[in-house]
Amino acid sequence: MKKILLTGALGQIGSELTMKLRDIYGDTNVIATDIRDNGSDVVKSGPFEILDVTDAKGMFHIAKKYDVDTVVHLAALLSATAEAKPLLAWNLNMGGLVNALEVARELNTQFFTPSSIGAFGPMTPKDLTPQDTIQRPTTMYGVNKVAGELLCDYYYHKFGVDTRGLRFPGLISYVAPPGGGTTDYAVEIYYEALKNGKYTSYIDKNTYMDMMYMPDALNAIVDLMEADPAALSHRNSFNVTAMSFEPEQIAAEIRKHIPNFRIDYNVDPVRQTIADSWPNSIDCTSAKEEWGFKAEYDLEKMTVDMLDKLKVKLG
Ligand code: AKB
Repeated sequence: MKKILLTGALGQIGSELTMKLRDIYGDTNVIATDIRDNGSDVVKSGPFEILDVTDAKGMFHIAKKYDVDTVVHLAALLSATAEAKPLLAWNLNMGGLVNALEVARELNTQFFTPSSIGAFGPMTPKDLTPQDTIQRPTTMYGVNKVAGELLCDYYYHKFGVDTRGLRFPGLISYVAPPGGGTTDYAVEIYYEALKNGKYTSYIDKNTYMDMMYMPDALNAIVDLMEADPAALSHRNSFNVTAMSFEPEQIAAEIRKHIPNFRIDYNVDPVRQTIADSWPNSIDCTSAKEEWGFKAEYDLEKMTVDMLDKLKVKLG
């Protein structure tokens, strides 16, 4: 049985991953931490501790107290926020990661942290971006993600820490909202479609980005962490994706359920520049071959589920 420490447990991924891991491994075996307490189910349904991930001693103390054998490090600033506050992003994203890796090294735990399509840059092949290719991102978030992938590889080769990671695309969910990302438009559009019947997109038409529905992302994390290490030649970090679309395509899908839905554009130059530097679509053959990655939701199936679930949530 695993005993797992999560950082950033109240964030977009953490809010759902904590509950899923508690279902699988037992409530008391999943220790959620975050810099704040929001009184949610994550806080109430199992162990919860306040943790600032830049506090190395605090993180070590919590990991030791619960005698964890796995660290899932999620706390990070997303791409648009990192671009607005680059120094803070460096300190938090890199400082938090190295602290979490040190805990994993000292306590000999398994380790997971997400990378992102943000780890690619304008010189990367745009379509069906291969697993191993030129990266050279031009954003602070991307610099953090590439450095993070390399650092995780380093801890594996140098210290034998069992590090594993995924390059996530934009993640779409009706549970916890994302914050400060470039792909967030693809979440906001569903809320606005139901609330107002229209959406003003800050990402321009014809801008393709990879996306994935949260249930597929959660399964991918669990499957990768459970995978036979002998089969993994990549570890940090696997390309994973479920779909690639541009704003007009998601709008057309929503229109199948809300016929009068309208989309217009007020492009944000910062987030558009970030999106333009990322791939149109990535190739996830290595993830499929090395540990059996598969995604269940395409744009059509995700849209049905998002609208159904959000209708209930929004009342
Ligand atoms: C972001 O937009 O910053 C994230 C990501 C793709 O890593 N959703």
